Amino acid sequence: MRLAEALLQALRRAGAREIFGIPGDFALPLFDAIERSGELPLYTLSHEPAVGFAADAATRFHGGIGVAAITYGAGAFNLVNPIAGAYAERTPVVVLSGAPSRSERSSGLLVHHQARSLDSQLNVYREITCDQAVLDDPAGAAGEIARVLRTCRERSQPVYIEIPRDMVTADIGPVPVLPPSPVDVDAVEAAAVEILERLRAASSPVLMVDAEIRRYGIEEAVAGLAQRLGIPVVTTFMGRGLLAESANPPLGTYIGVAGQPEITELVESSDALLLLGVILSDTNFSISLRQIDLRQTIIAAERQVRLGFHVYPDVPLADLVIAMAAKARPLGISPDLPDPPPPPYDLPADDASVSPNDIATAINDMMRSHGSLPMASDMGDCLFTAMDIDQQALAAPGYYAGMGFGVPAGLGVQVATGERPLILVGDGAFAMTGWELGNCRRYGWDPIVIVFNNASWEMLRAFQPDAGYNDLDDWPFHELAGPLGGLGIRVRTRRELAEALELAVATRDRFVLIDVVMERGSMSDTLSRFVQGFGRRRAAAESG
Ligand code: S1T
Ligand code: MG
Repeated sequence: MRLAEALLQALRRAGAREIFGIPGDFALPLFDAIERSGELPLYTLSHEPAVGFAADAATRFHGGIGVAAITYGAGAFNLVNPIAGAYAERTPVVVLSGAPSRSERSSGLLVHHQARSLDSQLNVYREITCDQAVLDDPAGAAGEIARVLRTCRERSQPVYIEIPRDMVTADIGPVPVLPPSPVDVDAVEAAAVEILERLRAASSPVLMVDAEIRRYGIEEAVAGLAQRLGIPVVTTFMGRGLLAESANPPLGTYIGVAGQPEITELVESSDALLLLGVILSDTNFSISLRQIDLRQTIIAAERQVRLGFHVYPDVPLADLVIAMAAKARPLGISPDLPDPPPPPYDLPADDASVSPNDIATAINDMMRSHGSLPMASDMGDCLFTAMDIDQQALAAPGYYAGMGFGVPAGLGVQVATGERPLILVGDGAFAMTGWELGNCRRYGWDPIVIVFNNASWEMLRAFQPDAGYNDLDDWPFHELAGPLGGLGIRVRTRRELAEALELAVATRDRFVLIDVVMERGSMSDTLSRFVQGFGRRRAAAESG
């Protein structure tokens, strides 16, 4: 079988549903094979960061693996940032890079798109992928593909496959389907028993769930475990929406001082905090005035379990959850907590200017009337605002926090779900990748895009109020939407916002961009709590 066809079939078998990409001369044979085979639909975008963000967001919604195909050098180095974000946030994206042929490598000439050496690109991708393969040997290519795709699934992180352009049509053997990597069942059992003992001995055990629960598709199994244990459940910032429909839904989201005080107290006073699939990041944990004593916690993530000072090194999360559920007995813990504050509804349709919280309220009203939409958010106050939106199916860079994610991710969400997405993005982030909306017409995509237009890098201003460099100009995004094939509406008041959303819902044949003019200094409640919390923490640290 030809290498490209074998690779594409193996990708589909491993869970790929589509390919996002931008070709180049080193990748033309590969793109020809992709288009000719029809094995996976190909969507080309305008700039490689968008290719990576779209592939990442698509996999967050369809639960398979994402595929980003690019040319060597100029294309692949453009793709580094979104793949770094996918690595950080545990999303399984396969990078397919074209590359110089074997004869070009030995020509003695510097090859166009080459940086320092012909392996510089591979070396860079070693840092942001969990496995790599260069398919330069027909005899070993099938095994390499099989190995790398298994790692991608098992680690739920990006992998890198480099395909010299003269190898695309090489005959290789069929790509085997490898059995799961061996697991030490005794170690899994021992870890499960020890965790359950720790939970049973504790007076206030708490379960916290996060991204890996979604990435490994074990939300139902975790909900079952939580129900058998009868343990209080909370989510992290990135884990929001997990277990929401379960019999034992989370009590709330833990975001330290920026969150609901009762949730913060419950988590930080727990004497057995079980972190399942949690990314131990500053955005999840640092904004707490009281540091959580990680020696008191049980961390099951990144395919290992850490309790106090000892580690079970190779314990897949799914295996652990199954082993625990088989042994779990009710702990009989039901903290008496007030219900979380309800999400905001019923925006006054008046002539007041629009705040971030008003946008959350208007979206809640719109979804109550017309049904929910899957969402993508960029980094900026739009992400903090999303915490007050009742609908929680959201793709957002909650930990890696890279701007530019929102619009391309929304396009990936529409491809993955077949549903119209709602995209939240600030003016600064829109200026980076918002132009990808120009690709909607040829693919029939019709996202609703809300631009938080404060003509400012407002989140930075929250930390650096006196800096002049956060002042941006007022770009008329609404005027730019039409030439790109969409409908642009500029709103300044809460009434205009509500009307624009109604018009957007009724406009199904193109994207609708709602350019919300906002005042500088207007911040969501969550971001202002976040900023105050950081301030208090910094003051506490400085006072020693
Ligand atoms: N560049 C990239 C690619 N990602 C980043 N996160 C940053 C720079 C730093 C940064 C933020 S928030 C922010 C920047 C520049 C401003 C965002 O401006 P805008 O999109 O208009 O949203 P808002 O006005 O709501 O802040 C984070 C702290 O790292
Ligand atoms: Mg802004």
